[in-house]
Amino acid sequence: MTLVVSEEVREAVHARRPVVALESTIIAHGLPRPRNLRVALELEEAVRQEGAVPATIAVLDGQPRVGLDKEQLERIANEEGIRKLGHRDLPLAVAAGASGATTVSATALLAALAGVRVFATGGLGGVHRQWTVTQDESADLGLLARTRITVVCAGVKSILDVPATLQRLETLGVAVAGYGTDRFPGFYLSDSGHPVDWTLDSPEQVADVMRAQDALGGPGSALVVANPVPEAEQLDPELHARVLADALHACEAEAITGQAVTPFLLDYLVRHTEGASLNANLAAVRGNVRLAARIAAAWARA
Ligand code: PSU
Ligand code: MN
Repeated sequence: MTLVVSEEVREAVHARRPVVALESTIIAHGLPRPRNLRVALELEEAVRQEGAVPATIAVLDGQPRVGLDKEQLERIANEEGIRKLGHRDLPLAVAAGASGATTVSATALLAALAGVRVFATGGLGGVHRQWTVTQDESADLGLLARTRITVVCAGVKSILDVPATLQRLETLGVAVAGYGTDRFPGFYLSDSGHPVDWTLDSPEQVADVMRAQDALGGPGSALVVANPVPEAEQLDPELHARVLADALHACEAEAITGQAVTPFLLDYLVRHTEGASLNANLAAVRGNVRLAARIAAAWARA
C-alpha cells in the first residue's frame, strides 16, 4: 500500500524517538463540529508537551497517511463525505481514491506498518449488546489480536456489552492491563464494574511488558493499557445508566445498523446529557494521549 508517512514522523521513528499514533474516526464521526477540530489540535499539542511526536492517521484522496498537517486535519474534521474506515476498508478506499477517517482497527494497522508502536484513543470498539442477534462485534478486536501495538484507551465504549468484550479479548489472546487500577475502566466511567487480571503502574512497567512481548516472540498481538478517566471527571453513573438505556432503545427503534451504530449512540449520549458525556469522553482521551506519550518515551529509552 502507498503509505505516506510525514517527514517528522518518519525521522522520529528512524531515530527511535517517541511517537504516538492518534485515530481520526473520533474526530470525523465521534465528536461534534466545531469542537472536533479544536480537540484534534489539542491532542496533538498534548503529545508534544509530553515530548513525543503525534501521528494522526487517516486516508486522504486514496493515500493512507501517518502524520497529518493542519490543513489535512481540517479536512478530516470538516469535509463532507469523509468515510469511516475500518481496516478492511483500506484497500477499497485506496483504489477508489476516497478519503476517510480511520477507526482503531485501521489506525492500529497503519501505525504498525509505519513502525509506530504506541497508539492512544478514547474507547475501543467491541462486542455490542444484542450480539446474538446482530453479530455486531467491532473489527477492532480481531485486528488487535494480530497486530503488535500498545493501545492506551479508557476501556471499551460503555455502549457495548463490556463483559462479552472482555471475554472476546481473552479468547483472541489480547493482553489487557489496568493502568493504576485493578478495575476495567468504563469509558465515560472510571470503573466498568468488571475486574482486570493485571495492573501496571508506570510507563516503564508498560515498556517492560512491550519488551517481553517482543522477547517471547508469540503471536503478534496487541497490549491494551486500560486507563480510567479520573473519577472527578467521569459521567454521573446514574445519568449514564438512564441515558444509555434510552439510547439503545432509540437505536433499535430507528433500525440503525452496521457502521452507523457507534456514532449514533455516542451522539445520542452527547445530546441527552447536555454535553456531560462529551466532557467525560474528552477527559478520558486527554488522559490517554498523555499517558501514551509517556509510554512512548519509556519505550524509546529502552
Ligand atoms: N472511541 C471514541 N469515539 C469513537 C470511537 C472510539 O471515543 O468515535 C470509534 C473508534 O474509531 C472505534 C470505532 O474504532 O468507534 C468502533 O466502531 P465500530 O463499533 O463500528 O467498529
Ligand atoms: Mn459494528
